Amino acid sequence: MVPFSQKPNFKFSFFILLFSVSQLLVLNSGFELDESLTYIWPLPSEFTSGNETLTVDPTLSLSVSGKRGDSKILKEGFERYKKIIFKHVYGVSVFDKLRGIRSAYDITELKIIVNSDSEELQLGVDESYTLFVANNDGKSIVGEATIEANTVYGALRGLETFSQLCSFDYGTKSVQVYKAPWYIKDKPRFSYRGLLLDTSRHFLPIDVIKQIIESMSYAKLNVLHWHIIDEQSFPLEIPTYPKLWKGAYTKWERYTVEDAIEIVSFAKMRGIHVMAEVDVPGHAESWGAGYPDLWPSSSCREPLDVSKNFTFDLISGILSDMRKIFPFELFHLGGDEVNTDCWTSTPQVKQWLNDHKMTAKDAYQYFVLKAQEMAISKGWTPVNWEETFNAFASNLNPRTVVHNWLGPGVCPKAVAKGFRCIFSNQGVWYLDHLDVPWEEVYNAEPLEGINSVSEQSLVLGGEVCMWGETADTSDVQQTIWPRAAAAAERMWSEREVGSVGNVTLTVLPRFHYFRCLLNQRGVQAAPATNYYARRPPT
Ligand code: CP6
Repeated sequence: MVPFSQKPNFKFSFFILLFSVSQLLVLNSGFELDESLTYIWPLPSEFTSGNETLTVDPTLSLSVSGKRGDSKILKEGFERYKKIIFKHVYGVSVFDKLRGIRSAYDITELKIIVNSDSEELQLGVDESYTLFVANNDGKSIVGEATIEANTVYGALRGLETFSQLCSFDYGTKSVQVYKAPWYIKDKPRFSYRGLLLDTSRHFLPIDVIKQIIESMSYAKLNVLHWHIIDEQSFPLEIPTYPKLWKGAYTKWERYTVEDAIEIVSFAKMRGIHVMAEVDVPGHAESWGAGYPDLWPSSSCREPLDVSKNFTFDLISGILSDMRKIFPFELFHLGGDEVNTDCWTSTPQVKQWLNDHKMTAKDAYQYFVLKAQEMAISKGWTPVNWEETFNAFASNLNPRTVVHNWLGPGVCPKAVAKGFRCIFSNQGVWYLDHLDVPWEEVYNAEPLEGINSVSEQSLVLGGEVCMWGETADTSDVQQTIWPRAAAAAERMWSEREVGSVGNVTLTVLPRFHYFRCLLNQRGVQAAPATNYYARRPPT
């Protein structure tokens, strides 16, 4: 039996056509923009706009002046953003290419002026910029788009903002800037705006990590905290101790030294630091797959054996190898969730504790401080999870950066003692907690409870954490976005952002718009809220 007619079903085709047209109508009518809002995410610190609409030439050219005329970072950045801005423009007409004296477009050139010579990317690098977009003033032939910045990294932030001013108009099939002229003067509130990725619980392929780094640049996040290894797997090649990556899940789920270098350089091209983590002495069971001597015993495997010199020789070897990969001045040494039962229950370790007149807590401190000294001797500034501060603040190296996670409250204590701090309160900024709504992510404040200006300046910023137990390649982007963007605006924009007026009216439409922008750029960001929340309240 033949189920349906073999010949084309015209009646059916007609319905498909009708359905497609209705979809187009939905696309065109679904999003009413509130003209009084500024659809730039995160919101710039200062800006003014007007009421002109300008067109942007799809053959937009770049002119760089100032100290970095030949910068590869700027040129590649410009080419990336051109692809984004003109994504929907199919082909450039012959008229555009052979145009005469006067262009058919208002903006034909983007000028970038960079004042500083250095392209070194370190914590606190100047990311400020100004962006000016205007029509011709009657004297010049074409309009003007100019970014001025002290560093190439500031210029990259300006490029991102420029790309968000540009939108494709389906009617004229051209790219337009609404509400010109624009004058924007912008800088981040915090120098450290991080995202943690965990490649130990689930391996993430290099391409996926690169896509995440690329998407971070859209929200002006600037630190990838790479939690590479943990108790479940050890996916990184360590040439000095080549058996360590026997702790990888499979030989395909591993990063070579070259892979890691490639990720660091991909991130640098986007003005993003990579901070690596070696979480000791807990969270390190997988190290013993290659070197079982690191375990207190084969039946009690965590934390790393504090009694053996080999443990510290190996950590030193790891840090030396990693120093060649990770130039960022911060290096994370973990130190969280250390359960010392294996130390006190393994006879040989217990004996060592007795011989050295140490309690298990003393040994925990001894281990953390020894690891800190190693990192410092290699030129890094150590970062540790807050348990180390909670257990022995007065003995921590004063250069330590304290990384909060156990609820709010530790940053005020840490900065009062002169330590620098990173805010990651798990109640609001742990992205694997799927039940936290975007408003709670948005309203979390790294400076909460810190009143003195000098203490506030010790808060480097914050970090949202994408722990890997329950997310892998299949859903990691949907889990990160869009809520990471809520934290990104909190960390970039002025503290008062979103506190003026009703959040549902002033922030939510902008948040929806940025989520949609991520989707347009190929990032699988999840819905920001239920769809019906987009309708204005009646
Ligand atoms: N792994 C490591 C983890 C966590 C931490 N460190 C963690 C703890 C609690 C929650 C989420 C993540 N998975 N190494 C704590 C810093 Cl809820």
